Amino acid sequence: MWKKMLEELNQQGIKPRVLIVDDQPINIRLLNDVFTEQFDVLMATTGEKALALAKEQQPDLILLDIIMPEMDGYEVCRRLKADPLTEFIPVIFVTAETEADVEAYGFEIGAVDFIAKPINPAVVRARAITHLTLKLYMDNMRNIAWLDGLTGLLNRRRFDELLTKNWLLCRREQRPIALLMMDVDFFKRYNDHYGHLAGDDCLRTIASTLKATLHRPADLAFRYGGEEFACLLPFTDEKGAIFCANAILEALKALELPHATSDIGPFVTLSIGIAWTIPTQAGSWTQLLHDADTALYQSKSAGRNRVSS
Ligand code: GH3
Ligand code: MG
Ligand code: MG
Ligand code: MG
Repeated sequence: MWKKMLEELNQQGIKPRVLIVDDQPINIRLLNDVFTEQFDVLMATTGEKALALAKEQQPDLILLDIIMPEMDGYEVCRRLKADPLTEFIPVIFVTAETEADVEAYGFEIGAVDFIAKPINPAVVRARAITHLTLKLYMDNMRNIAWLDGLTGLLNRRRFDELLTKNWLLCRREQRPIALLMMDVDFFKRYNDHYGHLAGDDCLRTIASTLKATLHRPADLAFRYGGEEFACLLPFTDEKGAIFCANAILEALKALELPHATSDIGPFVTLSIGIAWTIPTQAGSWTQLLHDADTALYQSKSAGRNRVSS
C-alpha cells in the first residue's frame, strides 16, 4: 500500500524530498543509493548544515546519524522539533547505537523511527516510505484543519493556537510581539455592486498581497473571519509593526483594485489596527487582541484606509 502511493507520486512527476545527514560520506552514499531513483535527495555532513537545509528546502523526511562531531544527531533532532518551520518533518535515526535506552531517548525527543547500521536497503526503503506516506496524510489533515478554504491563509482556529504559542514564546524570551487586525473598507457595498463571486476574488487577492508583503519566516497571515484579516508578528515591536502595516496598505494601493461604491474609493482599501507588547507573566494575549481591535476601530472612525496603534 505504501509503495503504491510513492509510485503514484512518481508517475505524477513528484519526487518526495529526503534529507540524509551523516558525518561519513560513505554512509551518505549508501543511503543515497537506496533513495536516488524515487526521491529527491539532499545531503548534509554536519548538524548545522542539516538544520539550514531543512528550513530552506522543507524535506518530507530526514534520516539522521547520531554520532557526529560538533552537533550530534540528538541536538539536531531537538532543534528541528523546537522550530515551527521544521517541527512536522519526520526524523528517522540511522545509527550503530542499538541499545534500548538510546532508542527510547530518540523517540522521546521526537524521532519516528530507528534504523540500525549497517543498513539493509530494502528495510530502509520500506520504513522510509511508510513514514513518508504518514507524513503526506498528516500534511493533508493539517491543511484541512488549519487553512481557510477560500484564501488559503491560516484560519481562525489556527490563529487562536498560534497566538497562544507565540505569546508564550515571546514571554519566555522577553521579546516583543505585535498583532495587526485588518478589515476591508465598505466591503458590503463591494459585494452589492460587483457580486459575491467578485467579492471572493477580491478577498483572495488581498490574501496573496498579505502573504507577499510579509518577509520574515516567522510572520503569519490569517483570515480572521469574513472580510477581516490578521497578521501575527513575533519578535516585532511597534516600529516594525507600523512598517509592515504601511507596506500592506501600499501594496494594496499599488494593485488599484476598483471599488466604485466606496466613499474613499475608487479603489479597494483596508483599515488596520496595531497592538504590540512584551508579554509578562501576569498579562494575557486577550489584551493584545482587544488593543488591536480598538486600534482598528479608531482607523475606521478616523476615515478608513489607514493605520492606528
Ligand atoms: P466597513 O468599512 O465599516 O468595514 O464596512 P463593511 O461593509 O466592510 O462592513 P460590514 O461588516 O457591514 O460588511 C462586511 C461584508 O463582508 C458583508 C459580507 O457579505 C462580506 N463578506 C464576509 N465574508 C465574505 C466572503 O467570504 N465572501 C464575500 N464575497 N463577501 C464576504
Ligand atoms: Mg557518525
Ligand atoms: Mg468587518
Ligand atoms: Mg469591512
